[in-house]
Amino acid sequence: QSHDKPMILSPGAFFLSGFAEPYLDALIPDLYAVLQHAPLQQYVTRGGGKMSVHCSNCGDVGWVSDRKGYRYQPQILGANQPWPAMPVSFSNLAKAAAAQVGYQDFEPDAALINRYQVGTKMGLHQDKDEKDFTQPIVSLSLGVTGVFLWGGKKRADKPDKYLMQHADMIVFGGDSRLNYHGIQSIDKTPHPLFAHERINITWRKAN
Ligand code: MD6
Ligand code: FE
Repeated sequence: QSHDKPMILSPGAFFLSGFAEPYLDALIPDLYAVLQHAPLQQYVTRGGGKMSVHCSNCGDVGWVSDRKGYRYQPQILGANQPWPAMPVSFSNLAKAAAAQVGYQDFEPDAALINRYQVGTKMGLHQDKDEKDFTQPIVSLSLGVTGVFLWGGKKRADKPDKYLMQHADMIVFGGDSRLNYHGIQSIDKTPHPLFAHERINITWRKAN
């Protein structure tokens, strides 16, 4: 829960320890309201396998996956309804974190919400379904601590490991925008507010 200077992971990528702390009293109730309107779902991939994370979104578009593949779309997956609007508490935090490390004009139009439970992992991947790679991605971790893997431009590059704790944020863009990254595991130790869950929110400019 320190509020140190941003730590540089690689050029354009920053770890902001505890940055979200002052924003969470506003953000957490809004998060639960979003999830009530757009419940978490377990997506399948093009290959038919179930992803282990549970996902939802808010904003103009949301990231989805099904047998047709990955994409952003304006409707909740499997429903004829738009995603909940992005709460002001969400965009305030995402813009503040981006501005803190030099991305002054970040205007997120999507926030992907991922929920991890014990045993959930996220394999090394790139975030490359967005249209404009000059815009960063901003990430917030809540609840149980996770082991974040920060790799390089190739999948085979050996990743560094960082513990992502409640209220920690990562902003990545610039030269690191397409670096591989993932979540190796989450802790067994429960969190006072989130019990055995880890929630990660990533803000993007998809369109
Ligand atoms: C996670 N995060 O922390 C997974 N993607 O649960 C991501 O996949 C991620 O943290 C893009 C930018 C930041 C991230
Ligand atoms: Fe990602």
